[in-house]
Amino acid sequence: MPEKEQGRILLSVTGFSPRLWLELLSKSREVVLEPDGPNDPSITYAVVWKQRPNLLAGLPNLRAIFSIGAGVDHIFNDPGVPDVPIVRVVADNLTQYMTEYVLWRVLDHHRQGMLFRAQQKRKIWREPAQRPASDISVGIMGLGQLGRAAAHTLLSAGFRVNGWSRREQTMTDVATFCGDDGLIPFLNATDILVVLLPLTPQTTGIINYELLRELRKRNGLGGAVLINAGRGRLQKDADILRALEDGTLKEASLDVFEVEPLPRTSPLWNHPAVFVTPHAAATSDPVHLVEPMLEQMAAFERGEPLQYVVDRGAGY
Ligand code: NDP
Ligand code: OXD
Repeated sequence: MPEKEQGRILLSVTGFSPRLWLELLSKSREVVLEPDGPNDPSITYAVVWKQRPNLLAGLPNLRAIFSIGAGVDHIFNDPGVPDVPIVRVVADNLTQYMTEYVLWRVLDHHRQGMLFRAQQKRKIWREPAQRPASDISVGIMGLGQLGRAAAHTLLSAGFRVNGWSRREQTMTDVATFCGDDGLIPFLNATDILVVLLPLTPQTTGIINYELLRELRKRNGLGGAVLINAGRGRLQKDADILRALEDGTLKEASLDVFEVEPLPRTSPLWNHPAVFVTPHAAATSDPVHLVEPMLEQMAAFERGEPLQYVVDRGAGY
């Protein structure tokens, strides 16, 4: 058993069991689920997913906060987040999961999965027209760690790819757009919209009816398609339903929702043109993520800089 480092980790999660995180983190460091009072001096790191508000505010020796996810909006929901570095997840394993999800959903819409499932239910034997992937432009909102990896895979699968980001980005074989000026041209050139943005004050509610109206509808798919695996509050659920009803959108794959878990009363559950997954596009698996987290802590204590630190001004 390796000797445990000094300082304790506070593990604070809401919405799932912290058991495996606790077990794996505890192999190297002392971990607690609650501090010894609001000013516990023994806590040096916090590992969190939707931590309890103000839990971290008074910890005098807190050196860094580690997000259990790639997104950090769940941390900023807390008004009492202290001014220490926040490290988010960037990991091959998570990126691979998201890339798989995006490829799966894009291919399913492209190859008319919804139509075939409906036909099978009614025992209909009918072959629709087929088009090559190269007829379809997939537009990725958010050309970060996840968006760029998805773009590479979609290009390999033969799709044309557009990308939209806050700052100017370049990527071989990807048509890139940025900022407010680039948004409409990006949407006008997109058949399948893939959303991999972080939730920030600037992106909240961005996937609304007006935006969806700008997508290309006269395309080889027979309509525009939305895939959102970023965050639920990027979208207006009601606007997506309206867009599906009036043909602005043909189909949607939604992994995230304004309210999660998606309320049982939501019409999205039963909509024939909507594919629902329960915020499961890319799971944060402690088996893959704990070790790099512990390595970061050790490197930080040796005087090395932390990696993947969130830009608080930008909010991601
Ligand atoms: P990154 O920070 O690496 O990338 C974010 C991208 O979004 C960047 O390209 C950034 O632009 C762009 N962006 C941010 N704000 C704006 C804006 N206002 N206008 C235009 N573009 C903007 O994040 P990741 O790729 O690692 O993750 C993206 C998100 O995916 C996470 O924040 C999380 O919400 C979500 N996620 C969802 C999961 C799921 O299971 N559903 C799992 C993991 C993540 P720029 O390049 O200029 O900085
Ligand atoms: C994340 C998530 O942000 O799982 O990593 O949503």
